[in-house]
Amino acid sequence: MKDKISLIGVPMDLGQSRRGVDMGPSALRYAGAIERLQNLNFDIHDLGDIPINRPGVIEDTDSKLKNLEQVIEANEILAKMVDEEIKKDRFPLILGGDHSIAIGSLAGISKHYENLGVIWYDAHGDLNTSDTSPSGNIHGMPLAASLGLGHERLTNLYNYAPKIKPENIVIIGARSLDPGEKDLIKELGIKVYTMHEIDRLGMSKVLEETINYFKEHTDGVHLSLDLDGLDPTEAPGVGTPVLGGMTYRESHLAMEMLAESNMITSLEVVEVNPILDEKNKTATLAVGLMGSLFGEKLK
Ligand code: 6HN
Ligand code: MN
Ligand code: MN
Ligand code: MN
Repeated sequence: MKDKISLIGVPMDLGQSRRGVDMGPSALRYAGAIERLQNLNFDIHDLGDIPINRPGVIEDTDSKLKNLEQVIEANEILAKMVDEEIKKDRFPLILGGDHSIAIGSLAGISKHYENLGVIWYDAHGDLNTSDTSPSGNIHGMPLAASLGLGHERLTNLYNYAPKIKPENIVIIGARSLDPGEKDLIKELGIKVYTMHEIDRLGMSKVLEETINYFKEHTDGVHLSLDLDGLDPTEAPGVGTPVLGGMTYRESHLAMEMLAESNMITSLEVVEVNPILDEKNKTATLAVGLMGSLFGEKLK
């Protein structure tokens, strides 16, 4: 892993319908994100939060793609910033914000790789398009958009498409997939470890397989860490909680194994909603996971 990190906050809550996730970057900083990484001797630059054009009243102009213009605007800014930081040989650490910001993260990152791997740690697949989405919320679409599927303004963000290939994706923790997402997973043969497989194989095996797979196929790996991947009893501060999720220890084990593999080249932490949280529990958990991912040792 690179020893220089650039932190970018993205206070975006317009990719979904529950207010408060825009405070995610603050909650994560407050939980000690920067100090945690400084203690591991990283040179970390906090670039602050990117501006989000939030209307006073949030009106749905297009119910199939809610707040499309604002989501695009912020993601264009994010893509450019991420791109610039990678050019400076710095590791991009993006703090959200809802998961719609993965469109911009991946747009900025993927240009730098022939075969970018993506680990999608999430209760959801985020593989909807405006046609299959049950909600119109763009945070349910970033993985599809990055594959080049869905509305042209999303797929072609930062002027190229697609950003990633289906064979370079591994979804971990899925337990809530919409019908259109299931169809797409089958059609494209996307690798998914649902909770069922995690229960049967154990997290250790799941990560071992994922790491071995990426070693052969990719030249960089982006970790997209959606806190709703964890069980809501442990991570209650999220907008779309789903019971039966990954535990605290399973998640730390996953991060520890990724740290050992030394293959993660960018990270985003999304969906932390401090309004729905209990005393910043979810942000604190997220910062702990960052500690493990960046190499904190148990002994
Ligand atoms: N997330 N599949 C649902 C939808 O509205 O498309 C939920 C999406 C959740 C997205 O948690 O990042
Ligand atoms: Mn410096
Ligand atoms: Mn997600
Ligand atoms: Mn999710």
